[in-house]
Amino acid sequence: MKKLAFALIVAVVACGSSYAIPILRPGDAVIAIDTDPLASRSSYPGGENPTFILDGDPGTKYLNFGGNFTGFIVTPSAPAQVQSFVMATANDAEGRDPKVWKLYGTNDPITSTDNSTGLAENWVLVDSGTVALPADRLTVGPVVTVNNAAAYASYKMVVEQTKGATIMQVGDVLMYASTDGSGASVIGPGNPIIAVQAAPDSRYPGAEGPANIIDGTLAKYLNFGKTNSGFIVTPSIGSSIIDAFQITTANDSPERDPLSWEIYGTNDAIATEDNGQGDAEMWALIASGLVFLPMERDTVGPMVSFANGDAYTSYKMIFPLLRDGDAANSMQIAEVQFYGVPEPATLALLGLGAISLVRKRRA
Ligand SMILES: [Ca+2]
Ligand SMILES: [Ca+2]
Ligand SMILES: [Ca+2]
Repeated sequence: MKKLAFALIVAVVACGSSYAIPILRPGDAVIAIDTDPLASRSSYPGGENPTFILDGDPGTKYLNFGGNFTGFIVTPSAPAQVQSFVMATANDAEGRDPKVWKLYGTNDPITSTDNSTGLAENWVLVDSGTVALPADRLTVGPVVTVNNAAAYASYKMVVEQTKGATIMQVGDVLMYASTDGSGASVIGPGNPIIAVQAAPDSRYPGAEGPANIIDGTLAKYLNFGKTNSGFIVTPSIGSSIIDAFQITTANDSPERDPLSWEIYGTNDAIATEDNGQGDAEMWALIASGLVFLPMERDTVGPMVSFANGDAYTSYKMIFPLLRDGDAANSMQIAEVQFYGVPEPATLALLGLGAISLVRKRRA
């Protein structure tokens, strides 16, 4: 521990680059991530289990507290080529209705357990899309066509997004071998069905999203993914070489403060989606270490410097450890700033040619 602290002090002193400028600006593209594996937070009330979507009565529903990425695995009486489906809305809370769906098929025997990730089988993504369920309750929605050329023994339907609520619910689901919802549903009462969810760990309250780390105010970014959560930012200033950062603590709960950090760089276009795992690009580790943030709230922490000579267009910062990971229910920070030098092309655009001196100094 002593060695680490010493190394940190030396690094801060050696930093002292008076030419380094803030790289992040309000409005830069930033998304939330958590690098932990997909996990299940699937759970339902006993009286609202997944069998209730098979009974043909919208008044009985399947409700999953896991929200986005929850769904079900159902095994029809015989293999079927599902080419359309219909959902009926439940009794209340329109925000819980399914909106974005993905349908998978498999011919493997189902070994996934109830409320698991549902990843124990080999699944083929059959089709995906958006279903426009009506605001009316207890009402059958539109026929949704599924582009599917094969028959499968079992299907997994995942609600990637509800209409906005953090709970998912649906009254009934019917699947058809026809493209227009005609004929009898291939799934129905008595078919084996289980609840599943395979969700990224990253998730944040609507008002505490990742854009808050660069908004220039004490508004905070909070991620319930806790350890290994963080963000990906693409500075609008363009390609840059960073070698220092500074974090401002949030308003409360110091146990949620980051304790360790890793910063990665990439020149790939960012393909990771918000709340994804941040692994859709090729990332190079720039540096990692500990950061000793003040216990004081809404306070700017120490300048943390590191050696780096490589330019990148986007950065990924994650926090593997929190100050008190056992006590914390989330990770949170109020602001982050990276310091460094923009690339010459960027400088020219900004009319800052003089700062190219910095490049020489660093050579
Ligand atoms: Ca029902
Ligand atoms: Ca902020
Ligand atoms: Ca996590």
